[in-house]
Amino acid sequence: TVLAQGMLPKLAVKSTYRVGFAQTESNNPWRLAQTKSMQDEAKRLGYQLVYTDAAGSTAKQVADVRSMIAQKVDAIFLSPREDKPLAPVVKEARDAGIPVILLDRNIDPALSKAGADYVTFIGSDFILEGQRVANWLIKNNAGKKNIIELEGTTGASPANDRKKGFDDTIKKAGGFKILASQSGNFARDTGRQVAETLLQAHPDANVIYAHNDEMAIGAISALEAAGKKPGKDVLVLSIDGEREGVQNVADGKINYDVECNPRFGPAAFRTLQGYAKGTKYPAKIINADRDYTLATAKSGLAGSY
Ligand code: GYE
Repeated sequence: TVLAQGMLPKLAVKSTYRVGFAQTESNNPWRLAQTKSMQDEAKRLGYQLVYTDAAGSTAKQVADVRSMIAQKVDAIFLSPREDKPLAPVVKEARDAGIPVILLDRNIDPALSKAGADYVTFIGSDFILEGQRVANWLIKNNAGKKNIIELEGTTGASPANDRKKGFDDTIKKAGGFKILASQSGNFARDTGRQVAETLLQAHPDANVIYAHNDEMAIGAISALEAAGKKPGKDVLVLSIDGEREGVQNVADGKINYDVECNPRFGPAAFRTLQGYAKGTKYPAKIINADRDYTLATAKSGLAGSY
């Protein structure tokens, strides 16, 4: 029997499940914390977790999801590396009768619909994260208004939205200049290299906005190598709240850091169980995120990851 379009596959109420988790990559503390949270919760519940790591390759992640479909897992948790190329496999899973829950990154809403192709998206409001960084800068810039932006992975929903939230708010405020905006792939070393090149091309830059802590930490190395004091000569603004990021806030090298909570396990599995029992979910379930400044970083360190 073929499932009618616009309808999600059902999930039986069972005492245990075999569930896929298709991770994007494992090269930073955020990813490791997310994976650990998923594994811990699966273990606590006595569920089997079929875990794959796309190692930063969108093509591998597509293949990973297809292999989960072939293994007939009960449900799939997917953190889509990019927001377009994963849309077809979300539909393939649905057509195979396997419900998909999107975790942490979204799929382009023009290509897949919550409640029809997948159950729901659980994660942060990335536009709001970008807006929060912009609003901090608008209040606390102390005359520093020449911005270099380090974007996340090209085509990833948090990169698109962190840019949009920040850029739109900064433009509306007036008086700021985004001198350059380039992808550092959410990675420390790429972030350092891109920051180095952009700082050479724009010696008048006095703000760096990085879409995650790994790139911010890379940018701090680039600034120090160029003889500039991060957090003083050049303001550094970031997102994630990983432990090393928060430590850099406490040290005065990152001025403002919005948390992006990676601990998805409890909410992910609660949603799976609720879905099996017939609970209706909204298109997005948004995590609450705190933020870190010099005043709060020290006390926040213990709760960071
Ligand atoms: O900010 C970054 C990670 O998708 C929200 O991906 C996530 C982002 C997170 O690699 O550090």
